[in-house]
Amino acid sequence: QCVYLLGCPLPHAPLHHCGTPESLPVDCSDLYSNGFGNSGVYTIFPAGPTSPVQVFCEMGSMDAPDSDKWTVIQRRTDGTINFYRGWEQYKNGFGQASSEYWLGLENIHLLSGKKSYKLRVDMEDFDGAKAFVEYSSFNVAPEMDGYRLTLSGFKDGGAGNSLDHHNGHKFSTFDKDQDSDARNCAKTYLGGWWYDVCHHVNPNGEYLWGESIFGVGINWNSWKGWTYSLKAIAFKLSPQLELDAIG
Ligand SMILES: [Ca+2]
Repeated sequence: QCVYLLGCPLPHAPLHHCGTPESLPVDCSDLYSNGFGNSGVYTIFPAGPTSPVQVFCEMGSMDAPDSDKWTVIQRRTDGTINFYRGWEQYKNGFGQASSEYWLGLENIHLLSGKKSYKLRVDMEDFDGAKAFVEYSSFNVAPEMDGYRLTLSGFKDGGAGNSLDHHNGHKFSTFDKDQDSDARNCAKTYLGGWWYDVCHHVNPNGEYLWGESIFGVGINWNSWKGWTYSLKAIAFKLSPQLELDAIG
């Protein structure tokens, strides 16, 4: 029995790609190492062999084999998926890996503990402008610590460091208020996030097509402000290179 190929988009993959549970891929980098070179939807096992989960993998281009292999953990592209959801949904994940989705806090936590990861966030506005940020280190704590976010090593690709405002905070949804505000930030700003008092970025807010009312859209304050909802945004993880870890 080949657990490895469960949900795999390459049914013709040779048998040696079928691994034992110990060698199941935990991320897209593992899949690339096992011969899967194309970007697309794959199955990974961050929580072990009985918990397959589908993700979108960005494998980069064939002429840059050493480029980062990104495991997408959150993606908004067109507003087809509702992101105003409760704790159990944010814990377990929702959406479609082929379009918009949230990988789930438990999976993100487990994944971030498997290797040392860096985070990249790519975003785009409705005029076609693009920006990104990177953090050389990314970690999400276990549920008993509120899936607390830890980031470091900011590198600016034009979007600015608004995400740092959320560093060190617990995750909140409308039915689980773990923010630092007297209000319920998830209810006020219509998302689920590592809210503080309340946000400088709101990637899981409402899909609102550009100019919109304060704070409820897909905002990245240091790029487009609190009254612009982005066209697209994606959070993705890649294992740190040894040089990254040393630096
Ligand atoms: Ca509160």
